[in-house]
Amino acid sequence: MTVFEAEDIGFMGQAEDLHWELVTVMRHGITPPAACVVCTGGGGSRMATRIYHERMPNTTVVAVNSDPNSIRGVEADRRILIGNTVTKGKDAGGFPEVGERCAELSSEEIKDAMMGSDVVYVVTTLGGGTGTGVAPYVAKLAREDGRVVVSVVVKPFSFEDRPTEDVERAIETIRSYSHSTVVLENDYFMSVPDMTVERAFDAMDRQVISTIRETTQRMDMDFLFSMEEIIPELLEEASRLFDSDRERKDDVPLTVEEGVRTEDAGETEGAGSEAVEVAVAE
Ligand SMILES: Nc1nc2c(ncn2[C@@H]2O[C@H](COP(=O)(O)OP(=O)(O)OP(=O)(O)O)[C@@H](O)[C@H]2O)c(=O)[nH]1
Ligand SMILES: [Mg+2]
Repeated sequence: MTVFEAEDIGFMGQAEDLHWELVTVMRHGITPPAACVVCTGGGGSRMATRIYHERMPNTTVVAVNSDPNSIRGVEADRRILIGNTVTKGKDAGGFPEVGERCAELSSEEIKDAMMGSDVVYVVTTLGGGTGTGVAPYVAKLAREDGRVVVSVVVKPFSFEDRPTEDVERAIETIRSYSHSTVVLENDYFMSVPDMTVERAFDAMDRQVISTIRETTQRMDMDFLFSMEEIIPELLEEASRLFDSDRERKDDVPLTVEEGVRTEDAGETEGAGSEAVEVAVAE
């Protein structure tokens, strides 16, 4: 971090210049928030592989699934197989309650995977039991651990004929734990001529990725703008302190140390000037 000394930046009367100087430093020094993308269920885990290949800066990708066969081919920073004792090596069979139970039993491992992240993206498809049951639970764990929670969920195609109440209940719970929830629908792409299920998945996965990217970028900009707003206040406060410090210095008689003359004190480098500063502070 750059530390500005009052004399480096010509403090008095140049507040406007300093404002822009600080903004420039921040623009160059800013790093994206540490993000963890937790993808749940079979559809979510397939997305995990694609998100992982994007190599987003400062972002780890975690896949959570109950189906050992499906998770095996997933590429991610971390893969968490849940519920082995519950499903006995199978998936959640379309039951969200089963998915949730599996997640509860692995809560420590899921929390550990999110450790150190500022923002958690919960990514899921809502057409089966694992994603629909696990995603709300992950959002809850992330929120309770003080993370910023952004959820991106995908509703199943209408022709999959999933129980609407399961899907809506999951969205409601996810919303209650998330700072922001983006709901996408697989059906959206089916209105495009010559669309196939695979191509619709592909388009949807790209949509999820760009939602994550844009959200992360906007978080940086929000931070930057909020800093821009508070800089004038910081400057005013610093300039008040500087003024009162200068008045105090004027009141205190300078002590001459080791041959440094009083009138030279401000310009003298090295041990002599340090001695003067100490004397003034006392
Ligand atoms: N966008 C997208 N959706 C997918 C993809 N693969 C599957 N889906 C959708 O994901 C939904 C959930 O299906 P599964 O992944 O089988 O369900 P699950 O969450 O693993 O739950 P269980 O299999 O019951 O344990 C379905 O609605 C699919 O349409 C994919 O690659 N991309
Ligand atoms: Mg599955």
